[in-house]
Amino acid sequence: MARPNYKELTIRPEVERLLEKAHDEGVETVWDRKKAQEPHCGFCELGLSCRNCVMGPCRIDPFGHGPQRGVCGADADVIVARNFGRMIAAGAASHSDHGRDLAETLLAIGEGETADYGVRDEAKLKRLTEEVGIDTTSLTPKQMAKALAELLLDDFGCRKGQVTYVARAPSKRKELWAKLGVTPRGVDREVVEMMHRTHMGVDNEAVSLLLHAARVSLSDGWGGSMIATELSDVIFGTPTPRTSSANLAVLKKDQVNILVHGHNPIVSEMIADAVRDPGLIAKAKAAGASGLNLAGLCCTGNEILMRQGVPMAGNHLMTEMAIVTGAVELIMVDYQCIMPSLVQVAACYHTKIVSTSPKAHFAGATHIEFNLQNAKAKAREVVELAIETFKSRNPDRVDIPGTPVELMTGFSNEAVLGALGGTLAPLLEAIKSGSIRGAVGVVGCGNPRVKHDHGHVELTKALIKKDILVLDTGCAAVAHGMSGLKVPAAAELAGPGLKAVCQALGIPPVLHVGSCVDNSRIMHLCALLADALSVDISALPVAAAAMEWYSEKAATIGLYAVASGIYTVLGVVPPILGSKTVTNLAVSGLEDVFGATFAVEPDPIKAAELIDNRIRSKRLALGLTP
Ligand code: CUV
Ligand code: SF4
Repeated sequence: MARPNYKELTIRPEVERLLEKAHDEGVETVWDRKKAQEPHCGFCELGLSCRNCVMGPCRIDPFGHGPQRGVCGADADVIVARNFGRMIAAGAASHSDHGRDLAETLLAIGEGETADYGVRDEAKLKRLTEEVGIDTTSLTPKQMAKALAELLLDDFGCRKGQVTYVARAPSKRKELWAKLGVTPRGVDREVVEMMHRTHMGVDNEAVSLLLHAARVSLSDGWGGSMIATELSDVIFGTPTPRTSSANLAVLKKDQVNILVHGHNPIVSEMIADAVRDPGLIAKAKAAGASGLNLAGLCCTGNEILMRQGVPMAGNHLMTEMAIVTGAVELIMVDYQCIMPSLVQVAACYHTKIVSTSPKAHFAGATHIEFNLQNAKAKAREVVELAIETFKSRNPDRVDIPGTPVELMTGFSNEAVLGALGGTLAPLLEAIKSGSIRGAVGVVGCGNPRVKHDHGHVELTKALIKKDILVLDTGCAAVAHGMSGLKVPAAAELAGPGLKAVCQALGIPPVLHVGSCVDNSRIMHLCALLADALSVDISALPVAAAAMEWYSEKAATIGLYAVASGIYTVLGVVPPILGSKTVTNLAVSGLEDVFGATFAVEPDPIKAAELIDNRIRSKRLALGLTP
């Protein structure tokens, strides 16, 4: 069979080469399966199909020739809004449930129920404990851990009326949320309420459903996700700037290669410890390898990249490609964004897939379940399995294309403030003078509907050229890293103002702030900037973009950004076009509600123009040069 034209699928020559290898070796990839699914269902793409009960399933004819109401009488607006609401609920549930795992870990630390985890950043633990109003003078770190964990675990339910970190939002934003009735209570409550509202015959009005969707998203952005970030810093250390590398070429031909994929540092940090163990390294050598090599994929990769400098092998669409190199002994996964296909791809090579979470089993994978008491021992077991697997590697099938690309990571808000001398003043000055005209969070996934990494990289290049600072997370951050945008030398690609700032501080124009849950760092930073200027977040010259998003979590992030006052550009259309009401609200009506909207623009250059216009108008409104 003739090879497809891989150049259209990805900007990366290494991925092209591995797609050819996969093709030659008869391995099916995400791009093959996407093709096999085409044409995608038009009703579903527009959000016009409903499976919420078994009087249906129902669908609305978008051209007006067929049925305009489901069996229950729901019209296009209701069906689209309900579907969107459930999408947001699933996204919020995922990131916040990850946050809950961190809170439970901190509680176990506080109660002395785990020997495997501890507190690496006591100063941050103390700061966070004091921030929530607990007197720490007579508390030991363990007591602080217990008190803070208990208070934040209460955030997931509903009893307090609002989640703790709403207190971090600027007062104007809090007043707006209160007025709209969207101040987030716990994520558990908001998600349950969304499932309730979207049952047949409950909330049958698009605007009301969308407002609740916003509330759900806020309970994640200022609740579960923010807790995930803050407590990960407490337990595993707050990231500080450091250098590492990215690309599939971080895999090593002569070493036992272990990849971690998924989301939560609770698992990946344990492996990061285990691979440094001299005894295990000796075992690897005895098996004929020159050592143990650990690298990350996707968000848990971002977690250990930010904190430990562990190299990054690639992003979402490259997870199968990593296996196709033939050089990966083992991929350890926890949860989220792990394509079930990895098991099938691994079966074509010697690679083992190891699942670790009681919440995420994969048919055909090896399950080695981690908990707070056995994590260190299980991590060793996983490394030993990888070493054993190395013996069955077929060197003739190994092909690791490309070279590792250097990057800088570790830009937590604490690190940014530290680099600025402990205050936001220099950043504010740079924004006021126009040397930094604004800041944009370029975030989110990869999606085979978009040319791999094209959206992220082209948008970011265009933004920095316009003196707009980029903060990135998730798979977008990996894309920028692999494209060489995350080294100080990339300042050469920036406009004169941003370039000068980067050169003075020795930082890249594209700052890595972490994994997807770490978008909460961006929210927090925006709140601090808004407070410093005595304005609402919606008045800031900032924006967000998810050019290649695919996941429900990304939709939730986009919505909490908008509900927090941040203009957000999506490169992939969400399934809402079947309803004029919902679409109009998303791309214009929300401006009057939240002071920000979504825009949909697949072309990164045009997206940069939209963002530039937005930043221009926000600067002018603040009395600054455009
Ligand atoms: Ni949570 S959500 S593909 S791992 S950024 Fe990567 Fe990031 Fe999207 Fe998933
Ligand atoms: Fe059809 Fe209404 Fe049931 Fe949805 S809830 S499947 S529109 S009858």
